[in-house]
Amino acid sequence: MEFIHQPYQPGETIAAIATPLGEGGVAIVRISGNNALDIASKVFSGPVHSYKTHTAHYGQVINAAKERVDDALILVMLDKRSYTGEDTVEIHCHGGSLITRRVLEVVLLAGARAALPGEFTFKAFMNGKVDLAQAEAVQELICAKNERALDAAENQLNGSLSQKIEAFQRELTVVTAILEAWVDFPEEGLEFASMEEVCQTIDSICLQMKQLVETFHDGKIVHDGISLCLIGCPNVGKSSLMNALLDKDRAIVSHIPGTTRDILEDHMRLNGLNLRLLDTAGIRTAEEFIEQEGIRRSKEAMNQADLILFLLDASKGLTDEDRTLIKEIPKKKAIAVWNKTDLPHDELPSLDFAHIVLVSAKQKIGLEALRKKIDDVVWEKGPPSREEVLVTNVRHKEALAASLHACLNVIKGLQNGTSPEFLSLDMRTGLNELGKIIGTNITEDILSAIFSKFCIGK
Ligand SMILES: Nc1nc2c(ncn2[C@@H]2O[C@H](COP(=O)(O)OP(=O)(O)OP(=O)(O)O)[C@@H](O)[C@H]2O)c(=O)[nH]1
Ligand SMILES: [Mg+2]
Repeated sequence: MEFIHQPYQPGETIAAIATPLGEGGVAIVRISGNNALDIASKVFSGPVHSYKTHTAHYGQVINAAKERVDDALILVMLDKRSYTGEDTVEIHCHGGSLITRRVLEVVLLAGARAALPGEFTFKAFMNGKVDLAQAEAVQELICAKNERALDAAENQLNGSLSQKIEAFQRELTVVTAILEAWVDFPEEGLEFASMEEVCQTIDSICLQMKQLVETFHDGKIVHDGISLCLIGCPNVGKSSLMNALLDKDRAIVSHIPGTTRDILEDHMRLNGLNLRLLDTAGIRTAEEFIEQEGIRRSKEAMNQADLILFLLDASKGLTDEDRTLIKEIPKKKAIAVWNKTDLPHDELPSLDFAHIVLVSAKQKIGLEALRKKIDDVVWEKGPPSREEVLVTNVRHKEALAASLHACLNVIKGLQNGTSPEFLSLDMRTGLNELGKIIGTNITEDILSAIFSKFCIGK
């Protein structure tokens, strides 16, 4: 996988279209690096070298033959006061994909290299404008699909996560120094701090790390959304409920049991959260091959889903088919839904589910209570606040968990009388892992993997 242009040269001038390709009023071609001004002055009609930083100028983009390519505004950002920390010029030209490409072509012919995905942000990282966690937040900000994901990315970009990590690093560095003092000066070392004090300090850091690791549960929900699978015997109203929740006629509904054969998928938003809704084939003992395959897929979807709505027909009560199916439902992640409560029905039998809701998909009764219940079950401990620092990135979570593991080892070692020499090694592992999150201890291939997921022009 190529990301970093080999060999990486700081200050090398790169260029790319920074706006989405397609037709729009305006598009931006961004040039950044030591020669940004020189290159811009070759392709622009005005006296680019005389422009003050952070000023915009109207003129024409011209090619090597001095022919006009487009009218444009150019914006000059100098003295490290740019996104990348290097001289940057933005050409705001007309937004057609052809004209934008033509402007980029002229810029490349004038000496810029085409930027690789994420390379502008990579420059910002290399020039110390942002740390790695913040650089990753840029991409998450761009890709955020709901308000909560946007809040989490903004917090990360503002450095809230990095500040926490740096605080852990500071405290662990002190502990490492003490452990190393014990190794180097076994006699005097203990005067710096007692064993109990060191244990207490690491203990308290571990607790804070653990709390941060645990935010990944909510962080993942915020970042990826959740999948919600409608499960039940044939004809209980799964497709009807899917349509009612989506408020559109998405799935075929009929009185014939076995209508839905395949998995149907659609998306909805619930209280700032992305839900992937899956309607499935009704589960029963089927003879026919296609239906059997549909049922196999239903069960697979049920097991993979984050949350299940297990539907029952209130007008029929609990049938033998329901009883058989109930045994297979992973109840921990299920909400039982009695549907068709608009029809006359007997008293509903009690069910061994923690969450039970009564609705009528056809008459759209009880849907608000169902939405509220889904929200409650998703956010076991209440939804995160806008300001809460959430770990949304698996890479961060793994590094944090590895650091926590190393710190716990140190506590165990201290209690068992392990030589401080070994413990200081663990402590260094813990510190290294934290460094990976903000990019202080990171190898080139990890950097490549991270930045190559970015879009070109960012
Ligand atoms: N009275 C009433 N009828 C409903 C309700 N929900 C669904 N129905 C009816 O029940 C029948 C089956 O509905 P579907 O939504 O197709 O049921 P399903 O669970 O998707 O069925 P399969 O796809 O065959 O597994 C249809 O005739 C619906 O109109 C409800 O809340 N009240
Ligand atoms: Mg159906």
